[in-house]
Amino acid sequence: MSVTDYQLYINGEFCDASDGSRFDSINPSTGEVWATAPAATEQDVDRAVKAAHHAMFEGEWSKMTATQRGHLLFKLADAVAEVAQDLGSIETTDSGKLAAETRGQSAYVADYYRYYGGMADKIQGDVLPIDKPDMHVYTRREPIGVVAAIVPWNAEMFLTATKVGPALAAGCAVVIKASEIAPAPILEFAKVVDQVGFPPGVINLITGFGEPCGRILTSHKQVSKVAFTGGADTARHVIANTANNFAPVSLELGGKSPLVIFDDADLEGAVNGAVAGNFGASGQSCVAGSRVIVQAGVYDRFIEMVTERAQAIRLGDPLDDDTQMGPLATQVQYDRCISVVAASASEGATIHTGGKRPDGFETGWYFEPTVIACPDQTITSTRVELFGPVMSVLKFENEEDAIGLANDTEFGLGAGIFTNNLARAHRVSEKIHSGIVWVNTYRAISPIAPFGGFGNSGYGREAGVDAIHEFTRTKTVWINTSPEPMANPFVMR
Ligand code: TXE
Repeated sequence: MSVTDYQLYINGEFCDASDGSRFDSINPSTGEVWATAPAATEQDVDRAVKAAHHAMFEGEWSKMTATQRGHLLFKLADAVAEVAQDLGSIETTDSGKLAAETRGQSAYVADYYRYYGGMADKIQGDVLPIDKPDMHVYTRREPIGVVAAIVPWNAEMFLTATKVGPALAAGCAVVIKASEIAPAPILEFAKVVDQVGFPPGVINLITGFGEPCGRILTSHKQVSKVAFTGGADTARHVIANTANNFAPVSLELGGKSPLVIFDDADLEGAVNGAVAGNFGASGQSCVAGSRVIVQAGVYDRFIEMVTERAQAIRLGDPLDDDTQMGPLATQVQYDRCISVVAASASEGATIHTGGKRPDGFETGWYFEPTVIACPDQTITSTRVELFGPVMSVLKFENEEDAIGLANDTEFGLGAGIFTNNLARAHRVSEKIHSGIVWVNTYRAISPIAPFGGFGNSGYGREAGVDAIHEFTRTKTVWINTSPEPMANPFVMR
């Protein structure tokens, strides 16, 4: 199989790393190298940030109206939609994520650019009813500055759009660093960006490792905002890096999201929610509903149904349309699933199905869809984010217990509630500590709906109008409208 060599995209040009260094990208389905990407050096990162800074403060981008910026975002949306299938296939080859998902997600990503294209000329300030005579006071929402966007490997096109869309609508320029685990989609996206006709430096796409590339980017003096998606440990480094530039950070980290199923729920729907929340994207999703909390009256039936469903999932080549679950993205993810499932079993959890490499899959990082019944939340699988197809199931007696179990976590990203009791749906939604609650559905997303969490799941919001606040800063302008000159401050009247 031939290997594709990608290039960085800096200041509107494709280039190699300044020292020519490259790294391999592995196809998780085969375990083989299929592409190489440049490992951006300190010099490359600096050049990308300076290009973005120039575009934002001196170049053509700085002189464009908000409406013109919006039109370019519309063009980007059309260009992405046109090649969505190809972008999806590349993301699948690089990350192992199912093509049915990556292709659909790439097509939907166009809607994020469209949404923010429409928003570009609706970002406005206020005139304040100020408590002083002869003063006209207003606020402007200005672009925050150069944005450093760090994206992980599990949904690259999507997580890039949730940052680039609002950042460009606000008038910022961006430098995006892809994950070293799956660098290809971003560099393929660079080819799309190049055709749209953005002024040079508005969107820069680079690849490299956390050290030095991610560190230098997030601590760069000319970066004014960091938008990060990844793990909590890396987020702590990113926060420390920004001590150098005081750039505000938004963090979209992982989770250990509860999915609460009441006796009165439509059980078929609830099982679908649990399957989507745990086995969709092989469980490698920040909003995986990996703690399934089930009321006693339907618990046994739920375990039976979900075990049957897990065993029926068709594993295979993620590019194949018939495949329902692909491999994990890396051996690290695979090893973690093996060890956490083993630890949980030794702590008293019951493995109903899965927990190992599936028969017939000798290569690639395939892991069986796994259902574990956990007596309580001391079990390791109920506490750590696994990023794998491992569902931990817990039992509860009443609503209060369910809320207690749901909130017994350091995370706070998503939550699911399955019930046919409307009052309960609202009541429990209010009491669960999470940034998103889905009732009788799971994993739904939209450019219109804010997305983000609390606690170890991070802070700041992506998508919706909220995201614009992440990429703008408020300036307050005071204008003295009095016909008299400003009074001498040392002369008391
Ligand atoms: O992410 P990392 P990894 C969780 C999930 C997963 C774990 C680790 O639990 O198992 O995180 O995944 C860049 N300064 N999520 O190792 O390390 C790095 O190069 C600046 C949840 O893939 O957090 C990459 O581009 N940047 C999550 C990005 O950070 C640095 C999605 C993410 O890498 C850096 C992925 C540094 N010092 C993993 N060090 C979600 N929220 O969906 C690394 N990076």
